Amino acid sequence: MTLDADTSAVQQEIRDESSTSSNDHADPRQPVGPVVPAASAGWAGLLGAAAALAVGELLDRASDQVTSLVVAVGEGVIDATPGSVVARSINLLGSLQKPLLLTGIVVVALLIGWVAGIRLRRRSVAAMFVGFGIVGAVASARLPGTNVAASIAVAALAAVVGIVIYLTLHHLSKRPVNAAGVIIPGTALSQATDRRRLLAFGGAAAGTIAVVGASRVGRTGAGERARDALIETASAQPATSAPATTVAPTAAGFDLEGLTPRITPISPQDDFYLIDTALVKPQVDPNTWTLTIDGMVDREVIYTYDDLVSRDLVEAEVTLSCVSNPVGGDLVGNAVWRGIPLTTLLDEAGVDPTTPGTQIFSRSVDGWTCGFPTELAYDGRTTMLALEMNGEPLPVDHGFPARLVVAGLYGYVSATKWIERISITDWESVDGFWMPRGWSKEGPIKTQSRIDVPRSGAQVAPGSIAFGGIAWSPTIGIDTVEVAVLASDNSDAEPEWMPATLGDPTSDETWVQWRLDWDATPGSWIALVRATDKSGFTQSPIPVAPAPDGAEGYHAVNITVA
Ligand SMILES: Nc1nc2c(c(=O)[nH]1)N[C@H]1C(S)=C(S)[C@@H](COP(=O)(O)O)O[C@H]1N2
Ligand SMILES: [Mo]
Repeated sequence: MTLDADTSAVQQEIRDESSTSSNDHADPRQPVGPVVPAASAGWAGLLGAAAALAVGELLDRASDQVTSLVVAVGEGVIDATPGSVVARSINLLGSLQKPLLLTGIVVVALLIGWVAGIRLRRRSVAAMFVGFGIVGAVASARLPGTNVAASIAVAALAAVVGIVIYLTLHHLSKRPVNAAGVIIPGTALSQATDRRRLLAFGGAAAGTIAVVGASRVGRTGAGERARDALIETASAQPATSAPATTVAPTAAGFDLEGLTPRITPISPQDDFYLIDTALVKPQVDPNTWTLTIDGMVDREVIYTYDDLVSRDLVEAEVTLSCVSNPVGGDLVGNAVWRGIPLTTLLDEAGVDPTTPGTQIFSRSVDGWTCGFPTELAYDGRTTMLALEMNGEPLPVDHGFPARLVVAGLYGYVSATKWIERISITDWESVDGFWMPRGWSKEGPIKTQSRIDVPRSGAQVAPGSIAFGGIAWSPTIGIDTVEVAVLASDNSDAEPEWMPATLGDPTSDETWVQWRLDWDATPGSWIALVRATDKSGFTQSPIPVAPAPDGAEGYHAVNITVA
């Protein structure tokens, strides 16, 4: 047998020190060569991989032009995944999707390091780190905003550090074995010194990696800090502009336990749904950020945050919804937005709204894009470059420092967060992020309604109970909401629709709360809701999936009265 220190065959034959030697002729205390125990080789590979990833995390902070290798690979995974799967996983996993993906990438990288450390020769492990480096460099360089040379440099450094940590740990883990491949206890090869060095070096490496990893998790970015500073200055100074409207959270008579509040709170806890493709929310420093308006304009204009925030801001309560919201889902929110009417800025750039067949195409700092027909910005609906949400600077998650809000359009065609460019282009020449992924080019929000109380599956006592929920059809407005209750064992019966009482929305651009009191008699029931908008359109019972242009169908809940 060979005693190549790197072959797994040898390592697997290393037995416990007390086991009997299969070779009775050789002196069991005579060292014939060093080997690395399998577990040590595994740890060397794993820590090498961890060190490589840590380099990426550490340098991510150094410049805007480089990015975390883990995040870069995650973005690559998302981009390589069919849009329908991305959309479905957003639905299924919600905001857990991204931490899960990033954690998955780290775990897989560490596992590969561990297995390679055990199974492969040293040279192959080193080659594998180089391979990882190439993947990381490509993943990072292709992202918008990163610099190719910097991406290559970061990935190369990560690979080199990984290899050095791996080789050093591997070397320090060498143990003397006898001819039978059994580790000789307490013998030469300065074992004690090597073990101490191994512990010191391995401990230092693991500690550094842990510190880098931990500091990454709890870190606040430039956007978060700038936003905090804005809030602090605002609270230190007497209000110069009118405070954001304080809207009663619930319309009179609608304080039902479990009913969606009229305004979706964003603090202290953010209840407003979050949808975007960003693995890590862009951290935009408003002091260096600019917004450019270009394309089919008379003059290109570039705004700074100060230019924008020092203007007279307008305010509007607008309901925003995601096209992937399923019937009864919660990818819908209502907020008070403050900002600048988009048409004001378009006028300054000299946009001609009468040019047919054009779109307002916008791009975020992280390269996400969308577009909607130019004429919609001029038809009277709220179309705003929003800087504030519910009286606060936009939260980082919702697009700080600025985003678009267009009443009546799904977010995927209109609501660009972390916006940095608005281009007026013709309608045909360019498509937004979600179009090639199976979603329709135009995205008007469909009329929808939802039952919030009672929750499906609830048990209630006989007597008067209240149904409550919300309905929306921005910018058309809700005319009526009706509820029907069917016996569970006769759910095909013709529904008898009962008109609900509506709260009073501030405008047709927001959802409206509704309520219906019903005399509950014992049994198993299915309650349905449907809305009719002010154009006279009534929701259809036929279920339609969210893709490509929004879900349809009645929301239903099951209740038991006992
Ligand atoms: N930069 C950027 N803006 C974006 C998106 C995105 O992925 N990236 N997603 C859009 C979609 S699909 C929706 S539904 C809304 C959601 O906005 P919210 O997360 O503030 O609720 O943002 C829109 N703006
Ligand atoms: Mo969306």
